[in-house]
Amino acid sequence: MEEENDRVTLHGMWISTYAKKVELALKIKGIAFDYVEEDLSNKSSLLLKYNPIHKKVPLLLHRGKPLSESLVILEYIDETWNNLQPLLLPENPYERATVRLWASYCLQISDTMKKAFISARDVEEGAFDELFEILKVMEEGMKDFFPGGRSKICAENLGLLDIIIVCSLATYKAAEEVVGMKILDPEKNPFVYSWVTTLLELPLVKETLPPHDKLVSRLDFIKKNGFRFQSNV
Ligand SMILES: N[C@@H](CCC(=O)N[C@@H](CS)C(=O)NCC(=O)O)C(=O)O
Repeated sequence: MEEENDRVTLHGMWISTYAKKVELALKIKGIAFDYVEEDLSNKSSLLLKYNPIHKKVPLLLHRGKPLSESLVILEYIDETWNNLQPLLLPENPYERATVRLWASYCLQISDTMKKAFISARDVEEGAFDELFEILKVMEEGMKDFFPGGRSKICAENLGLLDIIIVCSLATYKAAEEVVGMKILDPEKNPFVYSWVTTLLELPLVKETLPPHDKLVSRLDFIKKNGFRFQSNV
């Protein structure tokens, strides 16, 4: 009965970098959950009922209660399962506040990447400029935030910023292949590049994020046809 009460269900969509952040956080903390793949062109009645404001994934149900908005859910997970390591946010209030600030800034990568892709036919006209600007700010900010570099990365010590940056940029390689230009440039963004590529190599991250070929096929479809919800290509 206890188990049933504690049930966790995540509604996501395979290419949603927002939903992936929640999925990765649950896995990092070792929290058992059920997963429901949403078809966003035909949303489930549960998604419409429990996220009536935005009707978006991720949606998390815990003990039958709904939570939406990825950052809100990530903080909820950390606070609810604060007995499970790793802690995604630091305990010191000032450090927590600083991580929150960077987390909400970094979340813009997902939306900006999506917007850039919708107009990816205008690559020459700077469709990715907004994204490049965010990456530049992240590059400088993170160098100060992790003065000694983000060293010794492993699944046991991942934090909120690791989760957000790696999921936000999960599609970068596939996107580069489809649009034929560098998006995460090791010369312009050496810190973020090395951070993200190291995170992408972690087995837990690899098994959570979509496979490269599936991403290429979906992004190619979006580039040619515009953004339409499809659970599969
Ligand atoms: N701010 C939201 C964004 C979530 C979001 O944009 N989800 C997209 C999929 S990536 C969605 O469900 N879109 C459905 C719709 O717009 O109707 C979050 O952080 O969770």
